[in-house]
Amino acid sequence: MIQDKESFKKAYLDTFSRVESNPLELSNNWEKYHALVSLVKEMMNSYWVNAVKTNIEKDQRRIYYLSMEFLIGKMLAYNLMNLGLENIVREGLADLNINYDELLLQEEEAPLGNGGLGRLAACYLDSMAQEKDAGYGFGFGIRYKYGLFTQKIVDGCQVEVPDPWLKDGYVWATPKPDRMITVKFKGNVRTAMDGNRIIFIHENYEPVLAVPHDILFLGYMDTSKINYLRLYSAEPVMQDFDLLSFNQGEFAKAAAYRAEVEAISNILYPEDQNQAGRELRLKQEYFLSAASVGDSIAYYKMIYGSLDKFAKRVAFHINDTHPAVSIPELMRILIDEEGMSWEEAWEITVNVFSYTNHTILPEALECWPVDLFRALLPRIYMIIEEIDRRYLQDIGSRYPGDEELLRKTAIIADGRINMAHLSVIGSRSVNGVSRIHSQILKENIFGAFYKITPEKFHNITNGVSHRRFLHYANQPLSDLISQAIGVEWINQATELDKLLAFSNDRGFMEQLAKAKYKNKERLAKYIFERQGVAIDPSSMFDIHVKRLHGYKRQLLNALKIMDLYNAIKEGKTIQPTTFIFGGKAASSYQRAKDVIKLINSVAQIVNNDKQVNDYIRVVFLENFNVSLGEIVYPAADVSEQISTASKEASGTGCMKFMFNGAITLGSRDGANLEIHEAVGDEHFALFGLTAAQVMELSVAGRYNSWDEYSSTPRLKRVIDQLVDGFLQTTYDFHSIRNGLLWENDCFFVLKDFMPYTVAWEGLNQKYADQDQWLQSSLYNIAKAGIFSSDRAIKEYHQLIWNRKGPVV
Ligand code: GL9
Repeated sequence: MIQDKESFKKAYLDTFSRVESNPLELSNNWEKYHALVSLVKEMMNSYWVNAVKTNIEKDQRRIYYLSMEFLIGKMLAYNLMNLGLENIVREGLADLNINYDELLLQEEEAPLGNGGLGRLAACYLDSMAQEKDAGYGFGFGIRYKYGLFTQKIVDGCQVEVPDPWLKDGYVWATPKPDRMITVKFKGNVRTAMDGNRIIFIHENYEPVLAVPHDILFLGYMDTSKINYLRLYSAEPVMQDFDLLSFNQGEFAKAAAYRAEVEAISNILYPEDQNQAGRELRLKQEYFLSAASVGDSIAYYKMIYGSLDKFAKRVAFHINDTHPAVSIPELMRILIDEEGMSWEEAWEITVNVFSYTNHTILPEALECWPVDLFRALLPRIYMIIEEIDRRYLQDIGSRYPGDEELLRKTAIIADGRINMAHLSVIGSRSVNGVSRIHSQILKENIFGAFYKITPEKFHNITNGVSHRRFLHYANQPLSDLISQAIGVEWINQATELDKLLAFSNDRGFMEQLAKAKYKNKERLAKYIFERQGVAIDPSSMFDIHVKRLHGYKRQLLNALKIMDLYNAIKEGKTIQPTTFIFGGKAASSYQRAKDVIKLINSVAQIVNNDKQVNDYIRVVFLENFNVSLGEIVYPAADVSEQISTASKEASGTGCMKFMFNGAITLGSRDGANLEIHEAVGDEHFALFGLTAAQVMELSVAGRYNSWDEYSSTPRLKRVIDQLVDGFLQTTYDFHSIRNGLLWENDCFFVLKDFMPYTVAWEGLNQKYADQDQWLQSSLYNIAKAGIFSSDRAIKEYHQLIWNRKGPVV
């Protein structure tokens, strides 16, 4: 085992000679990287083998976290940090004339998610490893050959480029072909009698192999804290289909089958909060579901010999409705393959499933047309119909005459299958991701369900991995914190509270300022090297990074900057500020792409105008992703969290900024409200409409954006500047302007414009008083502990996964 530099060097050279085909002197950085990963992986594997044993001995519960997205970020340096080996490795490699930092650059980031939902799943994997004593948690997902696109900015516009992240092989994942599962699509279902029991036979189906690739995850400095993410790739079944047609000379047919199968794990849908609504997406959802459920059953039977107590030992958690077909899939296996009665199967199913809702945006709520669904998944459709029939019968008898209730909660209606309703009915628990969001679920979209089964509903506010986004991403600050309060905060984030004792310690506060400055320099250097824009690390870094979306209101920020520009031209002075944006727009979301072009056009004007340059600069960061986030969050002074109230279910970027000492400029939405509550008015800039006001104003006729426009000259001016030549481009921004004026500004940009601008100015003035600013910054770090994903996972264990009650 590796304890020091010498034992590391020996192990590394050993591994190198086993896995590489060139001598070290002749090998390139990729080979050196590959050998290092191989070594770390091998170590982790031995930890895993031990953990499996303890796992079974202790009869640990297994939690399957099913998610279509896992945005895991880079692994090498993070794993070494969790093993406490980073320095040993760095120094050992240096002895061998190898530059560790250069090896880190060889790693590809797995782009298997769009945004918050996917990154949340990755933070939860991290914390499930950490909190393993409460139960073992695993991630199940899809190994998309092409994940989220790489974003290029060309002439101010987003261009999407495929990201071939698997081109050199992804070393962290180990294929496990012995654990593959056959998934069946299409065909028809025939009934037959088996004694006096009706059985269902699925025939003429198209088989697809789900082949697992496992990636191990570590908790902090304890090798028994380990779990894995299992990612499935879709492969054709040679014998059944392919070979047959080959023998008969039907090459084209065989090739078509292969292509159709491989398409399943080819691409991640880049839509953020918008249902894809295509057959391939449904195929992906069932592919993941059937593989995960099938694997869990096979494993359970292998370990325990039967399915006895399955519901006691296993939990499935569905990350939004995307894997909701795993509910009828478990029913199918229990009934058709295990010979259980409907009642037995249902009792198990509703006890093992739990569901998190991540959005109330109607366009993101999945509904599948019955025809499409039935043709692709005939047996699963039958089961959903039966679940729905029995549900309606039960509710009908418990609430006689309440047609409204049935209408509001049915799974199948108007030729469509409502996946959220299936998820609620088939789960023992439903939760939202922030207090206000969970409240809205109970009062609004799931109001009728709440009336029937109030005990199902919970809130678990999201959390982020403070080990990745503070300890790992922000070394200057992490070191300072550990010097001040010891290292226990890395395991227990609420320890950060102890930092408050240092608020009057001049030396400490100076170090805090220095750490921030260092991080700002690092980001400034990155921006200069990549994008050629020079920014000043002593200016206020005001950062807005997240997916581009109407409700996230990057447009509101852009209009504010235009307004500031106008004011500075007329003599206003402010604390110098650098506005930094980053984020991707879905390839089909034109309005969001228009906003990217707008921000870049504003940047052109601002950055090239000497008259304002001492005060403001604007940068749009290309290709925002996890790795870039790790540079961005630590460098922020101001965290822009300005979604339309009620629309951002939680938000998680807000928490990453908070851990790094940024002060939030936030609307009354999602987790902003809980951050505000934790730090108080003095250390948070809160503004704008409440969720209740937004819902009230959304009723037709109650809001008229034109009134805002015509009564606020500053606002009118910037809106006119969108189209009057001010932006010095031929790009047409009429669509943005029309959205604000003729489509009645559905995200209330105009309504919130003045409160937002005023709140920003307050923060900007506060920045002039660095002592006061640093106090707020410290306060935010100290109070961030509750937003660690460790806390969230503990709550999931206690409230949801740790089932009491009868052994089923
Ligand atoms: C989201 C919400 O919009 C966020 O507010 C929330 O923080 C995350 C995680 O709970 O979930 N819901 C959702 O569909 N996305 C979210 O980010 N979108 C994607 O990432 C695809």
